[in-house]
Amino acid sequence: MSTVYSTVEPIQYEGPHTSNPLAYRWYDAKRVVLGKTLAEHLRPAACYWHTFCWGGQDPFALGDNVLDRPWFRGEPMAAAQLKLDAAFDFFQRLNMPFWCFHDRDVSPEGATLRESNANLDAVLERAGRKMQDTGVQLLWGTANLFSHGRFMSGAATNPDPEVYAYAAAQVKHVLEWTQRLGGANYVLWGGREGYETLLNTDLRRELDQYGRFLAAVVEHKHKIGFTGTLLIEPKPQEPTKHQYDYDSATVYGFLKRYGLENEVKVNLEVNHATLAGHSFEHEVATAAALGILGSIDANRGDEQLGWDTDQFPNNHVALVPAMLEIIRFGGLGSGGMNFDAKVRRQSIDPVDQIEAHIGGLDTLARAFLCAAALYESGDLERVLQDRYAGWNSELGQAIHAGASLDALAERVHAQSLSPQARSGRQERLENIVNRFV
Ligand code: XUL
Ligand code: CO
Repeated sequence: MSTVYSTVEPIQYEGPHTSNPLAYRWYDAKRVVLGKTLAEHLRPAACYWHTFCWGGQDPFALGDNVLDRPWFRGEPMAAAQLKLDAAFDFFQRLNMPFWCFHDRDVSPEGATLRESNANLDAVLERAGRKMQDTGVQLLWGTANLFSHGRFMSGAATNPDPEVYAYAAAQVKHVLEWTQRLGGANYVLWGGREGYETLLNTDLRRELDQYGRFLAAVVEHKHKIGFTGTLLIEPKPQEPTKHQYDYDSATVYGFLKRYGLENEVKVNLEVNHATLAGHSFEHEVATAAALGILGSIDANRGDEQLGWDTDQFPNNHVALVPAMLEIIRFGGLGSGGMNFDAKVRRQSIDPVDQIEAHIGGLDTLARAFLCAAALYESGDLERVLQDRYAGWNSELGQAIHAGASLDALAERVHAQSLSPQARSGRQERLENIVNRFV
């Protein structure tokens, strides 16, 4: 079947020295490193929304679509099926092992939820068959609880319980579909779970609503026997002024308050981390330390623009520290690396989207290979072990066992402890990293 991507031959790995723009230079899917293939480590995914649904509208000037795709025209359900054909053609040409979707990306909203669900069923039935035929798997599904006007004051955190109920019904349907399609995870991004002004917001009540909503999702997951991971996607703001899922640490506090810290992990997005004033590696390291690192939305922002520009990753050096944290954590488990990224507005040709994913995947692969070599050298890990070696001593053990202030004060005086400062060796460590990038 011919699609807008059909002129592009399937993308092959040709190695770092190729100048072919339609070849992978670093993503050698079958290359084994740290005991697994690159494809198994990265578990890369293409997203449906930016790639097949966004028409190139300018977020500020609005105006017309500038991307011309056949599925932007015609009867909506026929267009949705056309879009599905193009999407699976796209995944295959890129040898992309996974995809991700929102319900409303895949099929149009109906007059009622029943109608919307029927639309979704018709397209996802075919998606399931295409997944079987092509071997492309589902990294995660999610419900769009933020685009429609009914969600403007929140979904789970809406002042109107009918909106809460509507959102719950929508999540039930998409969670069940995610299970049916063998999805590895289910994502909740709280795009409208926040506030515009505290003047009209009962923050405590809204957090309780959100906690109950998430608990209900967990209950349903267990009821239907979905074995994938539930993931919250932190973001500090946009579209709301303040979102409740601000960052990894905030999400952990929220999960802990509602007793869900062993049930839900995080899907961390690079551009969301930087919007929150963090480095991406900070977010990864924090989630790893708290035991809630789940999956990654790979993209990048623009330092001068400062908003969620969702650009494709193109700087492997910048991603090495985060990859190192992921390796130290033991990998992403059921998670993967989803390109939550879109081409720039002037990149109007279908081939631009192909090249964007090639560059993004090459960047992730190269960053991972650098981080793996750095990790395997043991050079950083040895310095780290040495830095904390004192904690293996009898004193370190005693502190962990709960030494009191009295006992420690006694010890300091009795042993005349006078600890000396030691260099943090930051520049040496930075130089070590540079040997591997
Ligand atoms: C928005 C965002 C979403 C989520 C899924 O900033 O990242 O696309 O990834 O709802
Ligand atoms: Co995202």
